[in-house]
This record gives sequence, C-alpha cells and structure tokens, in this order.
Amino acid sequence: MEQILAKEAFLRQLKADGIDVIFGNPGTTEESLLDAIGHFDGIKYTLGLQEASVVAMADGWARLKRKPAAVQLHSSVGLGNALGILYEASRSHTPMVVFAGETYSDLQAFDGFLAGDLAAIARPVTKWSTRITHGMQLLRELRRAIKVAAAPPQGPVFLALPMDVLDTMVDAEIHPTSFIPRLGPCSDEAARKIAKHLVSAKWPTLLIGDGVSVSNAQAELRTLANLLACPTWGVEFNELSASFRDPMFLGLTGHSFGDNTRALLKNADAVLAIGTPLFPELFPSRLPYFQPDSVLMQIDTDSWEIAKNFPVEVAAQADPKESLARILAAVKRVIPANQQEIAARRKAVRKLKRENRQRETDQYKSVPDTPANMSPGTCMQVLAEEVSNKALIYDESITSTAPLLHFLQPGKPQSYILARGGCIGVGWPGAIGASFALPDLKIVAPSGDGSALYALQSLWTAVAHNRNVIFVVCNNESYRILKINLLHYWHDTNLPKGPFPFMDLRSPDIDFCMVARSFGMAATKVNSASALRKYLRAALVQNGPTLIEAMINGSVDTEIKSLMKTS
Ligand SMILES: Cc1ncc(C[n+]2csc(CCOP(=O)(O)OP(=O)(O)O)c2C)c(N)n1
Ligand SMILES: [Mg+2]
Repeated sequence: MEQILAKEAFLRQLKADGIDVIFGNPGTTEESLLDAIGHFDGIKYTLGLQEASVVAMADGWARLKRKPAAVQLHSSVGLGNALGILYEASRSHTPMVVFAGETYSDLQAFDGFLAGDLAAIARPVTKWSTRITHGMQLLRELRRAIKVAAAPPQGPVFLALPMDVLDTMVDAEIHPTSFIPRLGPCSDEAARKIAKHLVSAKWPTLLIGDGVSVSNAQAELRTLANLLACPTWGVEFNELSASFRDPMFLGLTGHSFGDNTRALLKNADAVLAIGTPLFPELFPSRLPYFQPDSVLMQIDTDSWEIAKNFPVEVAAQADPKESLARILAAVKRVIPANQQEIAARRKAVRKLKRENRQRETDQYKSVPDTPANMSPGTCMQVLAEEVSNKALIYDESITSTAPLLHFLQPGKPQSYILARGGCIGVGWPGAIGASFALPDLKIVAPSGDGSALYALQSLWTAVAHNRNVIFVVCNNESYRILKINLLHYWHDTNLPKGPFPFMDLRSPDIDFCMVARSFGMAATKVNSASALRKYLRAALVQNGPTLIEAMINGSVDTEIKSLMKTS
C-alpha cells in the first residue's frame, strides 16, 4: 500500500468525507500541519484571530452543512480559549472534529512549555476526547471521531495530535467514514398511545426544539398541529422547526425563567415534546410545570434528554420526522369524533396568538424613537422589512431578538438562525462560518453591542475572505439583558431597586465603525429608521462585508414599570 505522511493522510481523510474547510488558529505545534494544508488541494484553511471565534465559525458552518466541521486549535492554551464555545456547541449538538497539536511524544514527560493533558481539558465539553499516540492509529481514530461527532445526538469531539504522530509515514488507507444511519420512527404502539392522548386532550400542547429541524420534520409537525389544533411552543428553538406564521405556533418559551414557561402550560392536559430538552432554562421553576393529571410524552434522538426531569408516559428515542409521520397516521386512523371541540380550540389558539401579537405591538410602540437613537422595535421593523426573503438572518441581538422575531415572523428554511446563546460572541463568527457553508447566500448578522465585543476579530476574517455578510450592531450601549434580569432578581427577592452595576458600555463610548474600518471594512453609523433603511438597501446589493452600527434605545423603563409595580 502507498505510504504517505500521516498529516497528508489526515487531510485526505477529511476531503474524502467532504470536509473542505478547516477553521483554525495556529501555533508552533501546528505549523507542520499548516505546511501540509498549504500544499494540499481541496481544503481551504480559514484563519480566525482568536479561538472562540474560530470555534464559533465552525459552529455556523456545521449548523448549515449539517455535518462535522473541522477545527484546528493551538495546544492547551488555544483549547482553553475555545472552551466556552465548545461548551455551547456540545450543549446544542453541533458536530465538530476539533484538534490541537502538541509537542513530540518523547518530550511530553518533560512537562515543558504548553504541556497539559489536552484530552482531559476537552473531555467535559465533547462527546469523545483522546490523544493519538501513533501515526498508524491516526486514520482509524479520525474516522471514529467524525462518526461520533455526526451520530445523534451530534456534538464536538477532540483529538490531540503530537507533532511526531503527524510526521510518521503511514499506509494511505483512506476510505469514506461509515456513518450511523438516522434513527427510525417510534414504535406503532407508542404512536398509537401518543395519538390517543393528543386526540382526547382538551389542550394538547406541542413543545418543540431543534431536533425537529435537524430531522426536517417541519411539514409533519405543521400537519399534526393543524389537524388537532395543538398550541405549539418553541423551547430549545434556534432553527426554524416551525414557521412563526403557522397559526398554531405561539412563539418561544425562552431560556431564562421557568415560571414563565409554567404559566404557558397551565391548561396543557397532554404534552408532546419533540426534539427539545425540558427545560433549558437558567432558573427552572421550583413549582410543577405540568398539571397533576396531565400526560407528558417525549420523542428525542438523545436518550439523556428523555425523562430527564419529569416522568414520561410515552418515551421514544426515535427520529422526530418518522415518528411524527407515524403519529399522524395513527391520529388519522382514529379520526377524532370531537371535530367541534377541535374547531373551538383552533379559534382559541388563533385568538391567543392575536392577543400576544397585539401585546407585543403595543410594547414595542411604547418606546419612542429619539434624535439619538431608534427604539429596538423600529430598528427591527426596518431590518425585517428590508431583509425579509433576501438573506439569511443569523441573529445574536439578545434583547432585540424578540422584536426582530415579531416583525420578521420567519418561516422559510434558511431564512433565520438564532445564535444559541449561553456563550455570547457566537453570532458574528457563526454568520461567517455559515457564509462558507452557503456562499451564494447573503447573510445579515444583527448582534448586541455587548455580544459583538466578544468576537470583534472575526471581522478580519470576513474581510480577508470577502464574505457576503452585513454585520449590524444593535448598539444600546449596555448589557441590557443583565439589567432586565437584575430587575427580576430585585423583584423576586423583594429588594429595592438600586443602580445597575457594571452594565453600561459607556465612558469610554465604543465606536464600532472605527473598529470595523481598522479591519478594512466599510461601516456606517445610523440612528434613524430612514438611514438604517437606506444603508441596509445599499449593503444588500453590494458584494463583500459591511458593518452598520444602529444606535438603539437601551432603556428598561417598561420592565421597571411592569416588574416593580407588582412588588
Ligand atoms: C462568554 C459569556 N460571557 C458573559 C455572558 C453573560 N452575558 C449574557 S448576555 C450579556 C450581555 C449581552 O449584551 P448585548 O449583546 O449588548 O445585548 P443586550 O442585552 O444589550 O440586548 C452578558 C454579558 C455570557 N452569556 N457569555
Ligand atoms: Mg447591548
């Protein structure tokens, strides 16, 4: 068999699996690999200038490609910088093969510069983490890593690559990685039971998450929700598992306060959760989420999430799309006798949706535009009007996300992605990664000013590779979400409202346009709807990256009024 250098074999294997880009940031221990990449045909190396951005770019790429991204980090320190976003990728199931170089194996016991147990550092944030100890093991372990990353539930894996391993001559035994086929449907019996509970419930509620979009189950979900008039909520909902325009889709439960979610479920007597954890909130409710006689049913590819916190009447580790198809067939077989009840519920859900929308409209209108800035509602209305159907919106606008969703009402596949949050600073680099995955798509990346500051260096990559991304800073000169959450804390603990500590991003003020220009990117600051509209229109028809700094009102007066009055 042909003998080649292990690092060459490594690249050939990635290429054989259709991975044609490596997102990376190098150090001395990766230089020999970079040298090989430089001479290798068919893999593009994309340099990011800090590891958090590198991993976030890979996250965006993998989410759009739906297959493992390749990420190269620098030894223990580069891996350390990446941990926050790797944590996020592992919690939200982004498939990635992450690797970092280290010094020659025979020198590792010396415990010198950059020494560390890399595989141990990566273990808590990966599905599998190992050091490759011999060149002849490389291909087998690389293929295993790719397979493990891609197997449901997907997630990151880590390989430590000592320099000598990469320089070994190995057999060029390249063949495409064998993947585990997707799971099949839930059993007929489970489908029948689920159908029976949904059909006989008064308020059969669907809780859905990214598992639905990952299995492309949107059509089946919509049919089921409409057939039985099921109120539907997005829980861990970062991709469009349902259209915001679907009449039965009522919006997102949010990931902060379990008591909010609990209130939404007060009438639910049968709940089917599909492809979502229950519940991903920071402050889960201490009170029961479900009524004592309600029935919980759960379908997920991830056994960890099933029955994680609540007893489940019907549980299925199964593919959402195929399971929903089976449930639909079972529902149709017993075609419900209670058609009048369903029609009444349909009306009630539509009414609820209308009322929620009206409440949001009133709330956004109540914040005025001023000469210095726009209300978040105005900013997002313009963005939604101008961008709708012309670009993918990759959103990390934090407190501006709610008005954006309100005005955009996204539904078409690849029209909207919510940066998963948790670890902020994933939006802009994620958009850049997405633009490598879908080079023909224009991408608009609204980001909170605070979040953008974690990922500024990603602008350099966008310029270096002339990405078609419009970066929009929703600049409210603050960590507004933290103010809102502190108000909740004061309210819940009956403490008096004080000044907001360390949450204003002023004195010195930050000039995002100057930052962008320093990376060679054109940038404009706007503080009115008309200016925003004008520059968005221009940017949408231009090639290459631009930045628009939109000054928006960061007031939390509405929240103060609503929270403090009830205390
Ligand atoms: C890596 C990391 N550091 C800190 C936080 C805490 N955090 C969550 S949201 C936020 C501020 C977001 O501010 P911005 O992006 O300006 O959005 P706004 O709330 O103003 O709409 C911070 C600091 C986090 N989630 N992740
Ligand atoms: Mg802000």
